[in-house]
Parts: sequence; C-alpha cells; structure tokens
Amino acid sequence: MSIQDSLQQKLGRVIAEASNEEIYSALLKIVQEMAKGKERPEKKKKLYYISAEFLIGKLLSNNMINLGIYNEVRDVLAANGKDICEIEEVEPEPSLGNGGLGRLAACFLDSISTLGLSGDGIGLNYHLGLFKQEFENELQKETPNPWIENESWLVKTDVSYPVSFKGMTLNSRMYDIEVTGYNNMTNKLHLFDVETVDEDIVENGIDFDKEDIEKNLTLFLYPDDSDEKGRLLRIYQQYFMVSNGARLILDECTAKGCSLYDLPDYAVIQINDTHPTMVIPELIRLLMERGMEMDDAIGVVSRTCAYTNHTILAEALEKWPLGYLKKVVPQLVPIIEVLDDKVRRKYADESVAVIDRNDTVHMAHIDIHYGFSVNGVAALHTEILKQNELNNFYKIYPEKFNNKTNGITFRRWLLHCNPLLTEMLDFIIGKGYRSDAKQLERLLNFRGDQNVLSRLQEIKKANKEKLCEYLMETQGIKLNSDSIFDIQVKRLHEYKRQQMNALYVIHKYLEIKAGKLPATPITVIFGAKAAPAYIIAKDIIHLILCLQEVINNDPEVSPYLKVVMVENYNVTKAEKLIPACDISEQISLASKEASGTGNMKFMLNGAVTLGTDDGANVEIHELVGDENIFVFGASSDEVIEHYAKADYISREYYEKDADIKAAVDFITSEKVLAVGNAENLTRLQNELLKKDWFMTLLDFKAYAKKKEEAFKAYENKNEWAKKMLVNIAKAGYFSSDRTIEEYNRDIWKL
Ligand code: 26Q
Repeated sequence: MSIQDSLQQKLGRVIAEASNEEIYSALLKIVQEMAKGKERPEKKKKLYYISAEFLIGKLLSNNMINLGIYNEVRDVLAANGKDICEIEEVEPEPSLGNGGLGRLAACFLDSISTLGLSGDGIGLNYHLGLFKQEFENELQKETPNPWIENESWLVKTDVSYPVSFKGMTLNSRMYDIEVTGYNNMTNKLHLFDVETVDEDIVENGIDFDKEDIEKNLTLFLYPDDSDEKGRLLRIYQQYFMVSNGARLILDECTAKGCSLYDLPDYAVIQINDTHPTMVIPELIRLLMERGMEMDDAIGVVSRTCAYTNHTILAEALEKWPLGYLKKVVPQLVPIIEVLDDKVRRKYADESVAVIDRNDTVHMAHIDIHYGFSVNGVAALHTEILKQNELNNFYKIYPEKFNNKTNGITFRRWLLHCNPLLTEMLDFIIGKGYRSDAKQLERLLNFRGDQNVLSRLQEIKKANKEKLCEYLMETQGIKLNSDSIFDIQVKRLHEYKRQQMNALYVIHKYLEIKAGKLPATPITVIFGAKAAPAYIIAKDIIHLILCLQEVINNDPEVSPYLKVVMVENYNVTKAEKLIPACDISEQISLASKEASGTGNMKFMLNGAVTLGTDDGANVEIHELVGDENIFVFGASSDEVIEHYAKADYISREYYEKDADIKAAVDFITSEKVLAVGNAENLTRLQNELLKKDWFMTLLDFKAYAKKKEEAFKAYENKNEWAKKMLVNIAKAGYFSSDRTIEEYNRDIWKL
C-alpha cells in the first residue's frame, strides 16, 4: 500500500481535512507497524546497554528517515497542504537524559541497529523528563516536563518482576520502544516502570515527597548530581533499573539455552557510567539464588560486564555510604563486602578498595575490579584516566583500559536537521556517506570549486534565517541573519565556562561603547539548563539574561552585538540551532570535558570550532589542522599542574589586567543591577575573584584574542567557506557507526 493510502486508511478521511494531531498519530502507528515487521531474530550473543539516561529526542522523523519513507511522507503531506515540520511540532520530546551521556546512549542505539548488531537498551521509564526551563525575572524556573500521552512510542509488554527493597516489594512493568536502524532491522529500548507512580504528588514547580517511593520511583529523571537531597531515591531508582535488567538478561539467556556458567557467551553488559553499577552485585546475587557458588558467580559476572567512564570531575564520581545501601538494598551489602574483601586481600593499596575507611562504597571501583573492560570516551580523556585519575587501577589492570572516542548519529545530526546540506552532499559526493561516513572526505576535492563554496554559504544563511524565524515566534527576539552566529549550547557547568563567554560579551559591549565597532555584527547565543540545586550555575544564567536585557535594549550597541539565551534547550532546539552556527564554542577548562559531542555535531554542520585542546576537540584539531579551528588556552598538562601545585590565584589576573578587571567589575555595575539581583550577581563575582576553580581568568585573554582572530577570518567569506568544507569533510570520523564498530570489535564481540 502507498503511504498516501495507508495514511488515509488510518485517518478514516482525506489528509487535507485531518488535523496535525491526527496526522501525527496516524504516522506514529504506520511507523510502529513497519518497525515491528523488522524485528531482529534472536542471535546467540546480545549486547545490553544499561543506562539511567536515554536522551532519545523526538522519534517520528528519525524513524521515518531510517525506514526510508521520510521523503515520500513529506511529499504526500505537502501535496495535501500539510507541512511535515508542523506535524513534528505536535510530538512531545522525551527528555529522558541530562545531556551528553544520555544523548550518547541514544546515538549508540541508532548505530547498533543500523549496523545490524543484536543489542538492546535497558533503562527507566521516567514519567517526567528533565525539567522544563522557563525564564522569569531573568532567573531559571523549573516546571514538570511530561511526555507520555495516550498515543506514544511506548509499547506495554507482559514482562513484570517483583523487585524487593528493605521492607517493600514493588512490581515492575516493562515498556518497549522500537529502535529502527537506517535501512536495517530494529532493536529495542526496554524501559522499566512501576504502575503505582502518581504524577499528582508533584507540586509548586518540581517538588514532591521524596520518601513516597511507591509513588515517585520513576516519576522524575534526576537533574544531576548536585542535588544533595533525594540520594536515597536515586539508589531506589538505580537498583530498580538493574534488578529488572539483570532478570531480563538471565531470562532471555536461559530461554536461548544458556547454562548460566556460559553467560558471557550469550550476553555482554555495557555499564554507562556508574549509575548502573549495582547490576554487578545484583547479578551475582541472582546467580547464587539460582544455585551457583559465589566465586563462580563473581567470575561469570566479571566476564560479562564492561564499564564506560564519562567524567574525571572528582565530585561527579558516585560514592554511596554503606549505610544508605543497608537502608535500601540490604541484600546487596554482604556481596559488596565480599567484593571489597577480595580486593583488600590482593592489593594493599587503600585507594583501590571498594569500601573505604569511612564505609563509603566507590561505585567505579566495583566496575573496574569486576568488569573486563574500562573505557574513556576520547583519546585525551582515556590518557588522563590511565596516567592520573585511575592510575592505580591502570597499574593493576593495564589490559582492561581502552579508548572509544564518542560519536554521533548522522541520521539525526545531518540528514534530519540539515536537509539543505544533505541535498548538496547527495548531489556532489553521492549518497554513500550516509552509511559510510568516511566518504564525506570526498568533499575535499571541491575545496577549489567556487559553486560549492558559494552553495555552502547560501545553506548556512538559509539555516540562520530559519532559526531567526523560530526565535522570533518562540521568544519574540529579533536577530540579524547577516551577523555572525556564535553559539554555546550545553549543560550549564562551571567547567564548561559559559561564564568566560559571558565575560567576553561584556568586553565586546564595552569596546563598542568606546567606539570600536566589529566589522560584522555578532550574535552570541546560549542555551543551557542548570541543575536546580547548582547555585552558581543559576547565577551564570542570571548574568547572561541580564546581559541580554542590557545589550539588546541599548540602541548604541544592539546593531553590532546581540545576546540570546534560548529557553529550555533540548534535543529539538539543538536540531534547529546547530545547522545555523558559524562559531562553535567548546571552551571547557582543558582536562575537564571528557569528550563533548556537541562539538562533533557543530563540525558536521559546517561550524568552525573555537575551543581549548580538551576532550574530543583534540581529535577535531588533529583532523582539520591548525587553519580550520581556533584553539587557545592552557593545555591539560598545565592545568593538571596548577591543580597539583594549587598555585592558581584568580585575583592576580584580575588585578594585573585592565580588560579582565573591567569585565568582572561590570557584573555588579549599575547597568546590570538595574535589571538583575545584587545577591546573585555579587555571589558570582566573588566566586570569580575568590575561587574560580575552573580558571576562567587564566584563559580569558587568550580566549578573547582567539575570538577576534576568528571574527577577522570570517571577513574573508571564501576562506571561511573552505574552513566549513574541511570541517564537514573531516567529520566522518565522529560517526557513532565508527564508535560502535570499535566497541563491537574490542569489547562486545557480537
Ligand atoms: C550522578 C549521581 C547522582 C545523580 C546524577 C548523577 C549524574 C547524572 C548525569 C552524573 C553525571 C551525569 C552526566 C554526565 C555526562 O553527561 N557526561 C558527559 O558524557 C558525554 C558522553 O560521553 C561526554 O561527551 C561529556 O564530555 C561528559 O561530560
């Protein structure tokens, strides 16, 4: 049946008369039926990717692209007076992740299906995704973010397990989301839920009773680790996820005839950061329950589990007081004690213990001792793990350590979000790059082709215009599509240094006020959510919103400089922002950003990176060469040395440099105080002067200088277009298809 016919059949009437909502729900059903027909037959060995977050974003268009029906649907709709973009607007975004780690898991599922590998995701069905961000009085306000409607991608299964906590047993329910691969079969994302969750317990914003576990277990996605409260609830969530996951895995393997002693031949479990680490003791417990000796169970589990580390920020490494585990999951405590005991018998080094002298359980240590693989997410990150952060473990288990540089799915981050660029690429280098991303390098042959360079500029301009329209509609902000779009979008964190970008904005404002005008107007765009309990992060948002007020309303300055903070930055907004970007801000303090993946998305869409040699920026730098990237700042070695010597004093930089002083002083100037709060602004200023843990002032001058260089380079339109071209051509390496091939080759061996 043609798309036209099946749409009409589902709608029960002609397309032209149906509402966007009706068309969305009809398409959802069509896609689900098509996906069902492509389910993978069971294979002996399967990957289980366990993650507390899957930031999948909207699914309709992506699924249609992967099923190969997107263009036909778009054309049928257009012929009936409907715009596919408006249908897309109807779909709520499932924001089941905080940022990079969750989005990575989603890209991986896409690539696993696309490569035809047998692998499912296991996670939690949060009823409310990451909070919705609203701006009120130049401050972030959090509101609930529901995404489950009557018609949704979730398919209820008959899988259910009783999960026991101290003094309470909860019955789970498994829901599945079909993950369609590009021109290939489908795998599943299994999301576990409890049927007793009650959305009505949420009040004023996103508050709720943290102790009513039956009603709140899968109610919310945790908005980060900075929230001191609710740590017990976090343990409930984690155990619920892994206990369900472990039973599903054992059931599926036994159904395939596995004897449990050969579990590693049937299953490999990738543990996405330490959030699912309790799967290790839980699997050991379940195997023992099924009659296995403890030592055998430990051996089997250790050959099944592999761990990915996503951070070197010490404060983000999960550690649970043993007392918490006793309160929530006492059944795991004796097992964790044995795991600790075995380590202590073998290694005198206190720093590698599972339970430390303060009775705190170090989750990553369980993964490293009792998993067969430990990987970092970019070359530099893995080196830092080996040489610094996890050096004591590396000395014990050098063979376990390996690098898997992150990647992104080109289906979403090119084909879907940038149709104009896709069309041009199809035309000049053929469609092969869609499944073999390295073929993007063919673009290099067109470096001297004036038509191609002009077309790249036209496409960028068109994408900027589209973004302008969108921001006008959604936030009532008028932007100039002929200005330079300089964009920093990512979670708000001091190490990512949005505050350094904000200081530059002040610096530029003061320059313009003094009569020094930029050759081309500049638009600085931010998008970021701050964890609700992360005070300084919220102060930084406040500063940016105040600057937006002050600068955009200053008629002397606003023709040359505009600042915009996009509200509620999420996957959907990323898809609109990234294709419109000229300069991609990747300015973390070197050594702190494990990889970054936004940097890859921007590059793929023809933005030029302004960044530090950190995370995957290092690899971008190597690929595109010095002429096609703007790199500045202290190196990771220098930064690590500053920390070791504790010799960085931010005030010295403030006092000896007039530009730094002027910019920092401006935070509490009359102009800013007229629109903002003294409390927030003073606190932020003091933080920069007295602490500045992430060394903003250390790198500020080098940053400002490099940014000027980038702006100057932009003036030569043709040379800039060549930089765009090289960035796109070299982005192939960052396809998550490549990343997944490496995981499979080195770790999963499916
Ligand atoms: C921890 C404890 C309690 C509650 C929450 C958390 C928590 C939640 C989310 C800790 C960390 C996260 C998210 C981490 C994350 O997104 N890391 C990013 O992972 C990306 C994919 O590998 C990298 O590209 C980024 O560099 C890294 O910051």
